[in-house]
Amino acid sequence: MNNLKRTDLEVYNSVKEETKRENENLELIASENFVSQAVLEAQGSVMTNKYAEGYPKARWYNGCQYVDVVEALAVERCRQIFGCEHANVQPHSGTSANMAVYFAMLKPGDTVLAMDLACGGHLSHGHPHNFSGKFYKIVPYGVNRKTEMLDYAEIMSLAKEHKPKMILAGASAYPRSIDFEKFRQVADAVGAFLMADIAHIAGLVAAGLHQSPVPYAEFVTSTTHKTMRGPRGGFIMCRQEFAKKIDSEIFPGIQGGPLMHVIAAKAVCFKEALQPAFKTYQRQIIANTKTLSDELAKRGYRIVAGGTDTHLFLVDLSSKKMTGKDASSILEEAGITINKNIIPFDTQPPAIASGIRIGSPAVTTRGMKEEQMVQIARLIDKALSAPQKERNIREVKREVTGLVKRFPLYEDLLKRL
Ligand code: DSN
Repeated sequence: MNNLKRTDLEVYNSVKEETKRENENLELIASENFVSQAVLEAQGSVMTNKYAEGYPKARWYNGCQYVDVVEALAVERCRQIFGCEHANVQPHSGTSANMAVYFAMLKPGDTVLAMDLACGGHLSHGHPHNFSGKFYKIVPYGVNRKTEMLDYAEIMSLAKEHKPKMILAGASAYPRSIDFEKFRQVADAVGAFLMADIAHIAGLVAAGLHQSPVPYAEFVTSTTHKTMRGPRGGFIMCRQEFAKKIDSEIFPGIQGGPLMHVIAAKAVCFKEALQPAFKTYQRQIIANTKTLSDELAKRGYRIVAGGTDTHLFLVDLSSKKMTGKDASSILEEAGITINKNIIPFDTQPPAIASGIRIGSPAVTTRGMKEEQMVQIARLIDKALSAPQKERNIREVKREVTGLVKRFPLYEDLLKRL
């Protein structure tokens, strides 16, 4: 990065410090991951220079022969992984992917049945301050108060009462598996479209470790940067009959020139996801998450919904007399990065929250296994048990430093900084 260093020392220093931060801390934010050097190289390539409005072989500008290759590869690999009829890899983000599906299929004021953010949904699934909540009539469904899991009978009854045009399945903080077949039954009962947002679980779906929504939903949206371990971005899968509508909603509907360097990196991410090692990786994510959640439960932490089937879980800290906000700050001091998160039926506001969300995709990428999850649970407990004692936090931080050193990350990059 000598050029960057010479041109802009402030940005260079921030990139350098961020590389060190990622390397030196335990990253347990469920939606984050570490991309491969190959993904970084594709994303940092000259493809950022090219305007390519349109789609492969049908672009508005000339000189698109090479960017056409990478977009066609990304689309084909995505179709191969998920078995979908059509894929659009141009959405800049998961929210753009969702926006394109709504705009293509709904009119302002139409009713959408979607998971409540307060129970694990996502901003773009109808939060009143998000465009989705402003443009559409959102009927939220939550989780069962006792099980803290999706209640399909309740979802069916809400659908029958409100007759939504679209039903949205998917979450950003739901630890249990989602039954897309049951969602299809609900959609069929009221003649609604089914849209599945698999931004969080896409890697598990790609590896066949979570039921795929592709056979059940007309539209499936996702991001590439969470369990998929690719560049920051989104994509949409749909049935062939909706392909034209979706494509023209992305461009010219809501986006202009696609980010071709990011699409090149998405192609690389999809190639990596087609390798047998990706399945092994996803299996290890599930095993690690379960171990970490079980170990914290053994130490007296209440795990929301009684555990996890996925890459994440939620911890209710109310019995520990601690808020999510406090816990996330204490853990950050100790070198463990997680996020505060409201839990179902939380009595605290989102900025305080009664819980934390923990996920293992990033530490699993570093090569950590069950043994390290046992250690991490002990470290989290130690940090949260005596947060007021500086020595205690220092000891946890020291152990975190020792642990991450055994699982190096971006070694080559660090050497070149
Ligand atoms: N911010 C993402 C997450 O952490 O789940 C969702 O967009």
